[in-house]
Amino acid sequence: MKMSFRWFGEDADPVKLQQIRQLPGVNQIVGTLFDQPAGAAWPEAEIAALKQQVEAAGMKLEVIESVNIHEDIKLGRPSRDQYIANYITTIKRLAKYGIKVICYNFMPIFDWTRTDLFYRLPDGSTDLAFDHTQVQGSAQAMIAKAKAAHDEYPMPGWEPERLDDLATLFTAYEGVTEADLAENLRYFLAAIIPTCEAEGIKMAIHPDDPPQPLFGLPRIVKNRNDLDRIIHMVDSPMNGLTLCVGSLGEDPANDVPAIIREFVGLDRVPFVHARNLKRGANGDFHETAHASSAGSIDMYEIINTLTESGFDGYIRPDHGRMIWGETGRAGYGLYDRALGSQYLNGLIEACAKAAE
Ligand SMILES: [Mn+2]
Repeated sequence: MKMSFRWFGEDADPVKLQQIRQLPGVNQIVGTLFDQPAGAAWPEAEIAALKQQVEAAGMKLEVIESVNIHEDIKLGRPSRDQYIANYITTIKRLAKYGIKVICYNFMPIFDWTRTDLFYRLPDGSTDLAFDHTQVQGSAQAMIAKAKAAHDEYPMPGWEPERLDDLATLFTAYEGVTEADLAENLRYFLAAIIPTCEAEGIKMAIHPDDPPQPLFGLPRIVKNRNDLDRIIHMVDSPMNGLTLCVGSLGEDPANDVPAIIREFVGLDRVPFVHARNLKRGANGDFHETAHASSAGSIDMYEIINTLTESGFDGYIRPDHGRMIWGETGRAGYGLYDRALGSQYLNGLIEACAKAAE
């Protein structure tokens, strides 16, 4: 397993590459061009600059998270073909600079959603939380809340400049069913996977987070059956999954170790996100430190199952708490993710040696 660390880039991330470099056994940066809008063909010069920056700091850049999908692709509009052509251009340019895996998601309008970015845990740290009672009905209340919040680092999809367009987007999704969205994903994959095969890049779709429909929008990456449907839409080793332990684990009905065994066994998991959370009733949860003792997920069982299944891809600590007075991008501070990387590395070494 290759331990990695997500980094949003020099201008968008208060965490420094030099800090990540000092984490033992963390050699890979999961990078992005944060300023590129969904649908753009990524400029080659900026890809080259990012690669150079990461390598100059003594690390590798082989995973990109995310190359976002334009809403017209998810909606199946005629204009999707131009955005898909741009996506193919981005894939080719990333391959030229040694990228092996692209993480993406196919969630309508929003990326991951929480109702509290600073939920206070008993030890005084804060973490992300989700309370279903706050997202019932329309998204208007959430939009109003986001407008009032003026967060320096808002949730993806909730950027201030985007809030005014949300009503239009919601109208566009009226009548779009899960079957429609799945067909639009299949169309996208059928168009790009041949390029991925030629270029040696694995696509890795991220599960919906939380794994349930929100605001009446369709969701198609929630559970084992959804994942099974997706990998068969285009039967290629390049059509893979980001196995996000936290996102899938938010639904107690998801047997995450069984999902790992099945899809790693099929060689369809190039990338793993590891994090813990404590489940409440009705799909509610709050995130926690990575340790098994902190939440509802047995992280030893997760790493041991990955080891037994022969997983040799990329893994990263997922969201962390805010601890020790750190401020910054919610879920993506330095300290708790650093602790998580070391806890996970310890489990990985122990499981690997026990398996020898
Ligand atoms: Mn994740």
